[in-house]
Amino acid sequence: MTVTTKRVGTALIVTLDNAPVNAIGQAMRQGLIDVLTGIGSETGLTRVILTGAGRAFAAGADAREFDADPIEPHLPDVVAQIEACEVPWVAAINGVALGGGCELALACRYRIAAPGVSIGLPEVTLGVVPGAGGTQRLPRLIGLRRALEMIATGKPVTAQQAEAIGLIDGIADDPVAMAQYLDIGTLELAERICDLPAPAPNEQAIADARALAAKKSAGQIAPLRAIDLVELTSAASMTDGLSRERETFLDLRTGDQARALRHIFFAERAAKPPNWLQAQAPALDQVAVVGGGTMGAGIAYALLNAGLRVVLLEVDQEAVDRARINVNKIVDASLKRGLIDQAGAEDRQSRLTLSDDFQAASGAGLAIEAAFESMEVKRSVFTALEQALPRDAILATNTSYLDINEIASGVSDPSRVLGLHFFAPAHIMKLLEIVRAQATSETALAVGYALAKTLRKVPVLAGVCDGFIGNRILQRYREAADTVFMDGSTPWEVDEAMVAFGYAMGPYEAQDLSGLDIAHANRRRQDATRDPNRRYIPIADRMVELGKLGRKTGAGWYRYPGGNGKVDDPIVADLAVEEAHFAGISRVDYSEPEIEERLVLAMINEAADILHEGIAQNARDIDLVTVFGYGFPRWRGGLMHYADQLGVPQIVQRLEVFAQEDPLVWRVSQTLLDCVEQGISLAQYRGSDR
Ligand code: T1G
Repeated sequence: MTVTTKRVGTALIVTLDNAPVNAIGQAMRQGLIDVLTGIGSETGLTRVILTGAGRAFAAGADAREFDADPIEPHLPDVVAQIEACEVPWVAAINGVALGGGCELALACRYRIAAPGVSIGLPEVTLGVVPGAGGTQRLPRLIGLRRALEMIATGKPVTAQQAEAIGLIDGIADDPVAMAQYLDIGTLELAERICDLPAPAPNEQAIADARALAAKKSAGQIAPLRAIDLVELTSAASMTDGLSRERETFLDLRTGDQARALRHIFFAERAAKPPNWLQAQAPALDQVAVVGGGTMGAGIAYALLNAGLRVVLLEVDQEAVDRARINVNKIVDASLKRGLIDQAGAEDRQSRLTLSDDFQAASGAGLAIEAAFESMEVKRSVFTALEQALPRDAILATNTSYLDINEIASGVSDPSRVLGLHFFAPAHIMKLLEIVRAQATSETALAVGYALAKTLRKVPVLAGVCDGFIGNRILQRYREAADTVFMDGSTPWEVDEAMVAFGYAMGPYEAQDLSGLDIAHANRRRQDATRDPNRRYIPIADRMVELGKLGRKTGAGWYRYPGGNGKVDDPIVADLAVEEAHFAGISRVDYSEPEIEERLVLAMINEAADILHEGIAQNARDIDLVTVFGYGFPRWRGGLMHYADQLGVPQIVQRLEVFAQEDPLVWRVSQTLLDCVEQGISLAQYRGSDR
């Protein structure tokens, strides 16, 4: 939490030191003020060199301080004093200089970065704007358009890019050494950014930035407010601009969106093995993946990306050939997008073995089964794995819905079995549900968490139930959508409502992507256990009977007349009218807010039950699942955080109204009633211990 100093010749080296990433908290700000105060007594000083300890220059202001009132000294004041200092400060940037870290660098007269540095102003990703001069200094240094790109998107740049746009003055393997030997003339010529001319107005750049924000950050406030502040640099004095920036930052940081984004930021970093899990995971070198379809190939590629050796198993040579094609498609796509180079592609291929002989995986410490979603198929795969792999190898299934206890019961040592539920595309989606079956050992769980860390996934522990956490909530979401559709809306009205809420796409367009037959198969599997008292909406079944399976058949809830376009299909709307007529339902015309409320409350109600049953450990985990696996808008903080923002008593009151309207669809989760009775939030609720 400190700032250390060291006098070396005519230089004073000031090091930001607050492991692990030098977040700028109150103590660090005070330390910088103390350095500034003490400079007056230093003789023969030609420069102050500012750098960071460890792997960062500074990761920005300490976001943990944002829920409390600001504490002096405030960062903009520290930045202003560094800029005004008679002795020039030189930023010797290592690792990352983000947010307030970048603003400290902008306060300096000169900036040198090490290769591999990442520098930028990502504040909008936390729902705020740069609050220590970034919106006013960056445009003066690199021009309006480039500043807008960095500030409105929050995307950092590399050292090379920073040098090219003038954000830094040089790149050196040892920035501190370079700063020490900079000739004094160069430093004396280096201007303070506050003395640079304001950028010329650029209405087109502003319009472009607004259009991009409307597209990429729909619903979010901070990017738009950041653009306003950058626009101000051409019209107002630096003093006025800084004052408006500070006001905006203070206003946003306690707002709902900033709280939600901070919640997810820290929740993602808290996604680690639970305290009670003491077992250690054995080192993993080779992993077997069974099934080379879309999921299996994606999982195999994720493992290859993490440097592991992979044996991809299939039933016969023809299937092996198809699996190789699937993996090659992903490798080629990564090459095309510049995510890997040719050497990287060859390295991944060199660590991949494909075979139809399970003995090829006899050295694997972990197997991940991603075969066809049939209990019979999975049981036979696990039998083959048990015979081929070492006795202590962990056996995981990627099943989305099937009962892992039943899969495990077919293995002589069921403690080796757990669920590792990846989300398509498995090498991109960050969520990994680690599903704990009744017999799953702590070692198996430790392997799951260690794999999540190796793959840089967000791990969430789930209990066994139909759909675990995410798919169980998804099923209620879709059921609520079908109910609203049957009772009065159209799929496109439902989708528009949920896109307005913040989803990238609505439930019907999403289902067209994955295929209506998948949910259909799950409904047939659930026929025997479905609650006869719950209303059943048959429209999706009729769609499958009509062969309307979605994009893959050219028509589903929408028609896809070639290319990527989609059009509403009146036949689908008529289906609902017909079914409603048969069911004697007088349809109503739901507004967008009414649609959104029904779908979101249906998910909250199911998630509350999941909490009560201990299928999820806590509300935060449900937020991670919904944001990282199901596209719930990150700037709303996840399903449970959003529910707490709405207020549990208000949710109960609305659910009671719906239950009176339609008791065959709506009920109120006991968890919500318990929270109201105990006067607690869902974040504070503790379900049954598992
Ligand atoms: N505040 C508080 N804690 C932070 C932090 C921050 N800004 N950044 C990281 N941490 C913690 C993190 O929670 C974790 O804690 C540990 O550091 C390692 O982080 C006034 C208003 C820098 C790229 O948005 O993007 O400046 O789990 O696991 O993967 O204008 O952290 O160990 O207890 O992420 O190597 C703007 C946020 C702030 C950058 C490193 N800055 N951080 O990634 O490690 S607002 C940001 C990151 C601001 C000013 C404004 C990443 C990283 P724990 P990590 P990493």
